Amino acid sequence: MDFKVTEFDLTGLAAMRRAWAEQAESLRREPEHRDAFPRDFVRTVPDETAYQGVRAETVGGAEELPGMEWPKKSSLILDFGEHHVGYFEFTMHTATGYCDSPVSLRLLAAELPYELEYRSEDFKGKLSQGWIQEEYIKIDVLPGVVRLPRRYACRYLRIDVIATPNRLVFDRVRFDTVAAHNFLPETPAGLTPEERELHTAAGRTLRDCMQTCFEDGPKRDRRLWLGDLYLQAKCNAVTYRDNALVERSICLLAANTNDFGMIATCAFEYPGMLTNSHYPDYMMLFNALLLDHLQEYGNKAFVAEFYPLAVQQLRVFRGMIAGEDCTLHRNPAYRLFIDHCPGLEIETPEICVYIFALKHAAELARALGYDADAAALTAEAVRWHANIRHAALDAETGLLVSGRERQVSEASQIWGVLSGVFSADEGRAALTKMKTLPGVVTSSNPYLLTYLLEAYDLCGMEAERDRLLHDYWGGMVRLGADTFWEMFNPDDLHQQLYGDAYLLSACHAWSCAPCLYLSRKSRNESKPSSAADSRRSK
Ligand code: RAM
Repeated sequence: MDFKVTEFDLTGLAAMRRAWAEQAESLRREPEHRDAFPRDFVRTVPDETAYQGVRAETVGGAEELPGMEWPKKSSLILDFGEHHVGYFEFTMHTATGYCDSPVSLRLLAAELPYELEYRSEDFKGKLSQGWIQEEYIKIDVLPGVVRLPRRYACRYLRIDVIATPNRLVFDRVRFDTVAAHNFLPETPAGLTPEERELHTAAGRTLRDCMQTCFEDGPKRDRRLWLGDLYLQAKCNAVTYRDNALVERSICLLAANTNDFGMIATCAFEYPGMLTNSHYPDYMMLFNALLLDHLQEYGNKAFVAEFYPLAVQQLRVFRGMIAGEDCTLHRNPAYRLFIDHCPGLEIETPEICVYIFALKHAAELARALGYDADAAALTAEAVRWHANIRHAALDAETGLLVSGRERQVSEASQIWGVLSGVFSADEGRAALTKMKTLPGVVTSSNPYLLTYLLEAYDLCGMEAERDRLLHDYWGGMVRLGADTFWEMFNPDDLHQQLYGDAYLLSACHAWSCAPCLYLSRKSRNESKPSSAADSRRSK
């Protein structure tokens, strides 16, 4: 790398990993418990106007459950009224009190009505079938209480009675729910009824993804992801303000740094379960995460400890840039992500993320009193700002293009704004144009669309920001979402991410943006903090 900033000491890595893992452990807090009980009985109904083509229809009140008897081959679906995360406990007996053979049950916990139709033989997914929340259990002794050991994320529970010595009675089905803060954040004042609904669903999403670390989704992948954490931490800052959970999550990721000093893109929270996923654009966001953390909670000593690791991510990415023309070396070991969008040319957005991260790192260095670093990081940002404009700014359209085919994507324009490669006027024009020009590569992913909300805010396009919240996040609510989904394409209610809709996570961390933008709106801050403004204008 040809800019000189504080080195990350690779020789001390093993000791640092151990220390960070220990620090993470010391910041571990037990989750809060709250009981939830079924509200209704439902049945599934095929409906092409519903999300994934299935809706749940209420057929009765679940308060009748203790008086009902279930013979073999009977089925019931319980609706807990909203999404929760937790442990199931069943209190049961057989109607005659006689139990000479085991009770055999199939249980299926579901976030969305579509999942209630799951048949294992039809599974086509590219990720593990193990994610499906299906269990076959045997109960030998009744009357009794059975608690399932695994944690589930769901709103519905389907129970199929496969075998029972005689009719089965559920005296009680208790969902012992868990979350770091097991309540919904307060709704900010001054919002419209629709905005209040969006805030509640976003708050519930955040609540259920905040466990003993920030998880991406409590159904799948049940682990910490750096990109998701960056957005979750922002939402946490305007809701629960759980400083310790952010610090624990930072330590967990740092404890998984590889031998080249690349911070892990995702991490498990259990010692011994290592990850080796390294997405350069996520890794670079570590700089912005630390700066946000410092600005929110002021813990300078904590942030200073991770600063060398943060700038190391920039050093690593710098090594991936092939030349001043902003082309990148590709290495199959590292995934250049930006978005799940198929066919996306990522070179321009990646360079913009680099510039964005350099500017945040410079501000971080300044805040920590490392003035020489700040100057070097700023000079590097200025250099790539000029390079990317030269390589990718199309003089005729005013849009940023990417790759040999000069692809125009929303991702390039959004990151062009966030990085300050566009001025506010240019950004406003580009964000407007990308919505009307034919052939622009669009995104149906809440992760990138959250950055579009941010870009609108930075360019003073409040009406467009509100429209996006209404159309996209509001679109999910109008389809019955009580937590926000990992992916949503309003034009294709059957769009999948991993080859099978059963794998979709319906409560996904990177979708909780309405918490942040509606809180800003309520405070009448149409733009992000002045610090971000000054970054943009540089
Ligand atoms: C998926 C998850 C996660 C995300 C990564 C890139 O596996 O949805 O949230 O950060 O992709």
